[in-house]
Amino acid sequence: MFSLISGFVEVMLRKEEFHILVIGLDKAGKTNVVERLKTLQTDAVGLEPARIVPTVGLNVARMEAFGANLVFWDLGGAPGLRAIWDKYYADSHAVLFVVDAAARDRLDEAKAAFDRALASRDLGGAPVLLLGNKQDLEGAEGLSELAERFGLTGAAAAADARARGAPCTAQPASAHTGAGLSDGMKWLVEALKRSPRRRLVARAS
Ligand SMILES: Nc1nc2c(ncn2[C@@H]2O[C@H](COP(=O)(O)OP(=O)(O)OP(=O)(O)O)[C@@H](O)[C@H]2O)c(=O)[nH]1
Ligand SMILES: [Mg+2]
Repeated sequence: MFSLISGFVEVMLRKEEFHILVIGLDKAGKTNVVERLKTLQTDAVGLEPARIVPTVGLNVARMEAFGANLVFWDLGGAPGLRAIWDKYYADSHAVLFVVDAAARDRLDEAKAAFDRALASRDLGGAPVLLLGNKQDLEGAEGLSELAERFGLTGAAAAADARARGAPCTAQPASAHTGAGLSDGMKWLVEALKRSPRRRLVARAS
């Protein structure tokens, strides 16, 4: 009887596991973001920026943070690697789209990749955080410019969110200083817990 009750309590207290898909152009800072989050949110220390190399394929990082077990699927963003992003859409609960906000000559390319990903039906109902990374660099595009550029403000954005069944917001950040990362992720996990995506594919770890 005791083991039955303790088993029941254990199941009730078990945190759900969510898959966070981390995409964006090559050199946007995706792997640095994930490694810095590890340092900020867990007892482990993430890799130093100097030890991080371009991702070929997939990095998987797990962390217990924001009241959930999070599994980050950090994909390579080089042009030849973007074709595999959509293989992960159906099993992802939420999307962290990282942009190098200081690489102004690549913002149109980033927006095109962002639009292509969000147009996928397989990501319907998945909340999206657009992380405007590298805010520590001079000339980085700020929150209001980024939100406008990526179509995240106004009535059209609200209509898009309704059509997709989940919100999308922008957050300025820096993987090197850590600024903005925890605030952004907190928003994403809270949005995820309220989204239909949680019921669709959430599973206990
Ligand atoms: N100044 C600054 N540089 C950053 C920041 N984040 C990442 N970088 C640098 O940007 C470069 C690319 O970082 P990565 O994390 O490897 O980028 P990525 O998006 O994972 O790239 P791929 O794996 O090729 O898709 C590295 O030189 C990082 O040190 C940041 O917040 N500020
Ligand atoms: Mg990487």
